[in-house]
Amino acid sequence: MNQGQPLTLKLDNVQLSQVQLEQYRRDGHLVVPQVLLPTEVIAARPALMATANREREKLSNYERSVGASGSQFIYDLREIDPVVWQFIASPRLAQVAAELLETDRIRILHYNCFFKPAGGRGTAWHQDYLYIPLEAEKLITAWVPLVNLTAEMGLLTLASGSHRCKTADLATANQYSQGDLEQMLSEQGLQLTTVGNLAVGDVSFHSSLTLHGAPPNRSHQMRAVVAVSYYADEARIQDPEDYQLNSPGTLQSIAYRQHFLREYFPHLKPGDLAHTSDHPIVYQRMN
Ligand SMILES: O=C(O)CCC(=O)C(=O)O
Repeated sequence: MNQGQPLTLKLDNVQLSQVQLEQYRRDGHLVVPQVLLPTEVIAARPALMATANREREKLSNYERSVGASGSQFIYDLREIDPVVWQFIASPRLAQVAAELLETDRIRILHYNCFFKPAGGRGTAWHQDYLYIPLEAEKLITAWVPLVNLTAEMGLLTLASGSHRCKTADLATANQYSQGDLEQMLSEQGLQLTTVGNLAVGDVSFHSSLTLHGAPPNRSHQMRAVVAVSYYADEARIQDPEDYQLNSPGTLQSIAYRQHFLREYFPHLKPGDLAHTSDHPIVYQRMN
């Protein structure tokens, strides 16, 4: 692996307020303005664009229209461009992720380019934990725009508070029409929130338990976003079959989690700490 050593951190700390921490605990997601300097995003953008454009070739037409794959692992951390690695292993991103997860050390799980082309389809409603065999509450994603985003580009939309309800209704949310989804959520005391227009440097964080999706890209511009997922160092591997929701997607979820375990943690088994040099620590608290 050619990522280099990001562990010695001289942090220019991002200070999250109590209000922000409480908002994340309450909603299961949070936009943090200007986590990254616009100049550092712009500097890394050509390498990220080149990677996304190359890897997108592996997607089906449908997946390319959505901007990402729900089932293929195409962004390999072991063969990553050094500039892309520097970007996704940014201590500032990882520090915010660690603070929101309330942990001292954080590992990188993976990254995905969600490049939704002009006219591209919406992203189906889902909760990330249904596909990842790790302790769900110890898993978080940073959704990082590479361009300024406006409403018509298909902004990330999240069901606030849904991280507190593991229900079959949420697990099958992609089968609901928009109106039925909103009604089902409101019956559970939840509502949809969009991240709003985001500027380069702003980042939206969400828990792996939070239901989310995105509408189509109705603009004439590529909606270029990189999503970086992290897990707390103390997170353990979960049995892919230990999946209690009796929903129509259960078997598919189990198969996906088994595949994930084989691809990401081939030497580990359920109950083990998810410690492997393929998923290194990218932030640790100094004091
Ligand atoms: O960008 C999108 O459309 C979806 C992003 C997503 O599902 C994620 O970051 O987990």
